[in-house]
This record gives sequence, C-alpha cells and structure tokens, in this order.
Amino acid sequence: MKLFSFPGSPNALRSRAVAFELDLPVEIVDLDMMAGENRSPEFLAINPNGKVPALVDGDFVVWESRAINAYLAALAPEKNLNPADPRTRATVEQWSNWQAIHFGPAIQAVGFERIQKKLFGMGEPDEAAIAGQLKTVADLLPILEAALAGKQWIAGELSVADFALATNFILRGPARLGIEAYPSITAWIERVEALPSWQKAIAPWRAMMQSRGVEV
Ligand SMILES: N[C@@H](CCC(=O)N[C@@H](CS)C(=O)NCC(=O)O)C(=O)O
Repeated sequence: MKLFSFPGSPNALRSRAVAFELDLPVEIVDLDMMAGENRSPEFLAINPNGKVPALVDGDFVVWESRAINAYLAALAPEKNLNPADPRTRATVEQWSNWQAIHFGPAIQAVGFERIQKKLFGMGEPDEAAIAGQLKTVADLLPILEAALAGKQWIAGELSVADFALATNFILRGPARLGIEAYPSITAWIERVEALPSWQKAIAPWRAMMQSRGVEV
C-alpha cells in the first residue's frame, strides 16, 4: 500500500499516524508539493483534487484523510480504531464530522493567518480577517473540553476520531489558541503526543516547521 503524503501536511499527518498506529505495511510516498508534484498527471490520476493524503492499495484508490483512516482501520479490526459497536461508531463519526466541518476549518484559518501566511511569503497576519473564525474556535473549544472531561479518549477508547481532532492542535503554541485554559483538552492532546505512532508521524512535520523557524 502507498500513502501519498507531504511532510508539511496536517491532513497527511492524520493518515500517517493511523497507519503507524495500526502497524500496517504502508509505504509513505512524499510528494514535493513545493515543486507541484501534487499537480502532476500521474498524481492527478490518483487524486483528481491534487491533494494529499491519498492511498493506493493494489487497484483500489481512496482519498480524504478520514476515509483513508476508516479504510485502514477496517484492515486491522483487532486494533479497534473504528469500533463496530453502533453507538461507539456513531460517536467516532460525530467527532470526526464535527472536526471536518466545524472545528477544523476555523482552526486552520487561524493557523493560516498567524503562521503559514508569513511562512510562505503571503504577507503579514491580518487579525481582522479571522475574527469570525476566532469566535467559532472560542465557541467550540468548551464543547470539546466538556466532552473530554473524565475521559482518556474522545469516544472512550483510542479511535480514528482522536487522530482526526489532534491534527488541529499541532500549531496551538505559535497560533496562540489558548488551550492552556482547557485542562481536559490539554491532558488529552498530551496523551496523543505520547503515542509512538504520533511521534513517528509528526517528526517530518516538526522538522519542516522548525527548519522555517516555527517553534513547535
Ligand atoms: N479534506 C482533505 C484535505 C486535503 C488537503 O487539503 N490537503 C492539502 C495539504 S494539508 C493539500 O494537499 N493541498 C494541496 C492543494 O490544495 O493544492 C483531507 O482531509 O484529506
């Protein structure tokens, strides 16, 4: 199996971490996105969106990080990262969708404005541009905090939903997300970061950010 990735991509990190957690024989293929390799005809034939991650397993192709993770989890059901029990599965889906549709886009907008824009020479941060997203983040963090209170993982046991959510916190320091005010989120993200799979998956991202002067 080949997982097309890019060291600087939080979405690819989400699938790298799940592949490593499941200990599956996945070959990581890093595209040089700076050189536009994600727009090559070869890669567009795999993912017409030109985005990573994308997974190729023989003659089967799947893209979108959460779909990739559901597929990977189904290949190693004994690891129970996407539990079959209807209620637990629904809870996993609930948080994965919440992350994809509500929380993720707001956090990503803040990270882009405060960190990535400068990093890629796209101008100075514009706080006014992210007022709406900051309000969304401020509204949503207490919901996640309440859900994690007294829990190790968002759906009880470690699941793909934890990996879906965790990638939104990787820039929490430099993006000044104010997570310190949320003890359950803080303890949870530290648990994720202690996973060997996460440490292996995030190493290339951290190296790339640090090489560009971002302390993460
Ligand atoms: N919803 C997609 C998002 C994928 C995505 O936006 N990937 C970014 C890297 S983090 C990308 O490949 N961007 C390249 C481009 O848009 O040209 C997922 O979860 O997999």
